[in-house]
Amino acid sequence: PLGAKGESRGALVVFEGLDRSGKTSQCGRLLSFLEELGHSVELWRFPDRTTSVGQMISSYLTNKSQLDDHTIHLLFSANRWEKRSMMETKLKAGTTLIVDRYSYSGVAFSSAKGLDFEWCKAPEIGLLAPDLVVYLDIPPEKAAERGGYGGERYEQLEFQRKVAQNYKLLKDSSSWEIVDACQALEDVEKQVKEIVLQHVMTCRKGKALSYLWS
Ligand code: DGP
Ligand code: NA
Ligand code: NA
Repeated sequence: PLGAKGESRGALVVFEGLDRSGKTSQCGRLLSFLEELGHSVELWRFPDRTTSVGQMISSYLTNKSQLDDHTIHLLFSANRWEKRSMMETKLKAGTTLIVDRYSYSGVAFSSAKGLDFEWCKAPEIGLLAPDLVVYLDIPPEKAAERGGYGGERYEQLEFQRKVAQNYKLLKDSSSWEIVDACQALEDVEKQVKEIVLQHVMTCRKGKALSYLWS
């Protein structure tokens, strides 16, 4: 079957970090870079606000609706599950996916509200594990200084401090690379490109897909 061990495939590259850490800009720059090199590559993001589940999430984030903390947690997870099979198909067809936020946001943000850490991890079990997590590291205070937050539900300094603490608990996996996001945009970009290219090559050589939480 396609994608069995030894088969060439695309890489699953996830970007994580606090709000205003620069993920969205870096994802865009990386996309252009890989495209120019001739790679098959797509940019994805979670939450994906275009689906019906995504619209419920968007309405919650913009304070247009209220939901129980557990309920919204499961919706964020469902939003990843509804994309899982398409994700696998793309990777096996050789397309590299650059993903702006994933299950780590799920755990870091929800447990910042006081939900149990392991309970938060559970619904993510069985989703595809990223080949690489690029963590854009920025102190919450610095992120807050960057032109201010947009006013969505989680964009407050005290909350982001808790999120940063939770990311630290998730960070120990061997697939994480920590990049200092306080550097100039171009320096972050250069570092990101080097790290990602290595992983794209490893996946081309037939690294097997794995599943969370590995
Ligand atoms: P973004 O579109 O990347 O700005 O993300 C929207 C907000 O939602 C941001 O504050 C991070 C948060 N977020 C992203 N994914 C999840 C998730 O799975 N669970 C929770 N609770 N929050 C998330
Ligand atoms: Na945001
Ligand atoms: Na973002």
